[in-house]
Amino acid sequence: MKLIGMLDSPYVRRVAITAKRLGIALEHESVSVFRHFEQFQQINPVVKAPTLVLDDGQVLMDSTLIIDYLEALAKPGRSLMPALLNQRLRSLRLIGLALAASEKSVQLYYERNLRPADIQYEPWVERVQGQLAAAYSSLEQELEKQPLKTDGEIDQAGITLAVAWSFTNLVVPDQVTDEKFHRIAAFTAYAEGLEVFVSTPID
Ligand SMILES: N[C@@H](CCC(=O)N[C@@H](CS)C(=O)NCC(=O)O)C(=O)O
Repeated sequence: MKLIGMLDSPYVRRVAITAKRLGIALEHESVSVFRHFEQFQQINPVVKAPTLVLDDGQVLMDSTLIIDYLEALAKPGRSLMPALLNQRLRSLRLIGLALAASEKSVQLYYERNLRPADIQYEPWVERVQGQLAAAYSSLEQELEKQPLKTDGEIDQAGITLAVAWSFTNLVVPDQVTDEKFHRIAAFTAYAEGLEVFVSTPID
């Protein structure tokens, strides 16, 4: 199977790291949705990263749906999601917040880098900035209530949170500080030191 997309996308990176953690080999092709638009279009006419091309040529998109498929393919006992309902609920909550933080970072980045400066719409920018801050504040509170484990194998909530924080720091670093979100920053520093993250660097 082939994973298409750049690792500077938090969505592509969470899929790549998840596949490694699940023991599923993916061939990775660093195709950019912007710089290689036409090449991407040949693979997936919708041009969304990540795209997963199955061995029989079928195409899947959306990181959460691709991860759902990889989880179903993985050997029993390897799931990165807790089986117990209350633990699963918390993981889903953390993942939802981290995905929202990724999405709001992408929106801010696109607004600043794709839209000409003279037609940027400040009320929209302020709204997105507020949503981004709210997502990370909620995540920080969640980690205050219950820290993420740093003594076992990283799970899906940990992967998605760390990937989101690294991405936000890459594309809109003025929006966050390690001081304000110190629990998230400390967990991400731990995660980025893991072999599975080090071998899947932002490209
Ligand atoms: N919800 C999607 C979001 C994927 C997404 O927006 N990816 C960006 C790259 S970071 C993309 O494809 N951008 C091009 C576009 O939306 O036209 C997921 O989880 O995969």
